[in-house]
Amino acid sequence: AWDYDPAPERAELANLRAHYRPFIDGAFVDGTGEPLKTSNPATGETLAEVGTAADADVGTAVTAARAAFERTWSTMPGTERAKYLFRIARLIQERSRELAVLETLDNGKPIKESRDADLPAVAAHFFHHAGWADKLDYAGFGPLPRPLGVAGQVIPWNFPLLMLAWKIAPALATGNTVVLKPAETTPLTALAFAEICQQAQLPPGVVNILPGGGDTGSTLVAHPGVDKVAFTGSTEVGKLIQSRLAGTPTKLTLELGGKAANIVFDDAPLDQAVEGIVNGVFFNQGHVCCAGSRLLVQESVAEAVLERLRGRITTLRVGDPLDKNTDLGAINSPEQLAKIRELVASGESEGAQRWTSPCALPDKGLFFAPTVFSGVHQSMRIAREEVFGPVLSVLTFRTPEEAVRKANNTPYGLSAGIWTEKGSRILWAAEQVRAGVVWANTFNRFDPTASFGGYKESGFGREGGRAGLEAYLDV
Ligand code: TXE
Repeated sequence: AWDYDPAPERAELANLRAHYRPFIDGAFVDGTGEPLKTSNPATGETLAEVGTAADADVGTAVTAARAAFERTWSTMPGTERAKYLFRIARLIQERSRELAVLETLDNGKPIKESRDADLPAVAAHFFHHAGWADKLDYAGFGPLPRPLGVAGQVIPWNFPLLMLAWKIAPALATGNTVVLKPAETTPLTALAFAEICQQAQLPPGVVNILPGGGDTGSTLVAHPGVDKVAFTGSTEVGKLIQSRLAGTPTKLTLELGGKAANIVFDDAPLDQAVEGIVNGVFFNQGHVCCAGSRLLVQESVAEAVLERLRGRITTLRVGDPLDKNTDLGAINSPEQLAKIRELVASGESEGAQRWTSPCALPDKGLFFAPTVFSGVHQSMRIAREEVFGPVLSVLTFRTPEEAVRKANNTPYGLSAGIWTEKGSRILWAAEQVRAGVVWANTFNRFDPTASFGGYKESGFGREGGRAGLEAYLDV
């Protein structure tokens, strides 16, 4: 039964305490970095003090990963690697309630989402990749597909365990070993995952988890023992990493920010479109790189859509993330809340019309009410910059050509949505819009079989599907 009394998980949290430190070569060890506190953004309470990895620990972890790569993991038959991955996938399912609660406590996202979206996707990702591990030799990747070596992976705080799965599952399936650094505000589920690696009796050194901040990440990606870097995070840090790696043989994939257009044509089923707009921008408080943060709506239906949209948003509940009726939880950090407030203030001062949901907000914790700006012009900051919060900018268009032109008027190119009854228009627009993922009459749908990744400043490389495996293979 799901009653969301977090008491058992709190007890579990206490049990896990010995594990709130770096996981290197199969054991939890004392890192030499400064400990960091991670807190529950919905209440402000400190959840744990986590030991972090400094430069020396990064070196130890990379050496352990290299030894595990050479000794066991890269030479082990794919059928054996598959067994470990299936075991990890099943353990994630068995412990999914605990992991969902832990994710919600540390990140602030509603339990409804961590339970029904994040955790099932995490398990699915491991199951999917387990199935690939013994088929690589004859799946048409080219002659003798071979792993790259040690993967250095850095992930953000918005989907802590899911981003870990996107990074670790394909790396392990293809025979690489991993050193992964979770984000500083959300290290807990990555450490619970380390415990799962122990439970699955994964050979020591195959997966290493290093809690820490930007310095730890920066040391990891530049370490000469790392053969491949996979990064998800801000465009700014992605560019830094790219320039750090210039002139080195290290392979790199980057999954960065976005400013997706959700394009609604006048023939779209409007109620369905409104659901897609709401899901597109308010899922996970808008802390989503592919969030549909720009609504492009055809002028003839703009008023009707806005009216239905406001009505629907008014029904969204913002509050306690552990309440299973909550639709929007807490903003992950004070820094992120400040950034959202600053961009919203810019929208007001640049002359857009602000509408805020009249919802009640808890009096403590980090919360932000769903917000819609209409009358937005392409030059405004709220139309150009990633807010990464529950804020929608509404622009209008008259012709399909204008819609596509506006959708592409961004330095990003991660995702887009198209809402229309016309199949031919879907195919036309999907080709015209420069984005790695285009959804038609839906939004924020993910599947391990579908490659995800960006154009332009949203990065390069794909995760998931066949292309996701290629990023970890040489032929
Ligand atoms: O990201 P950072 P932040 C966007 C979003 C958000 C903004 C800032 O707009 O408001 O970025 O978020 C590690 N070398 N996205 O500051 O700093 C860091 O420790 C190596 C979009 O949280 O990029 C963390 O583990 N690593 C995005 C990870 O990088 C470094 C998701 C991401 O943190 C590093 C997150 C360095 N020099 C934010 N500096 C998306 N694409 O979904 C930091 N890190």
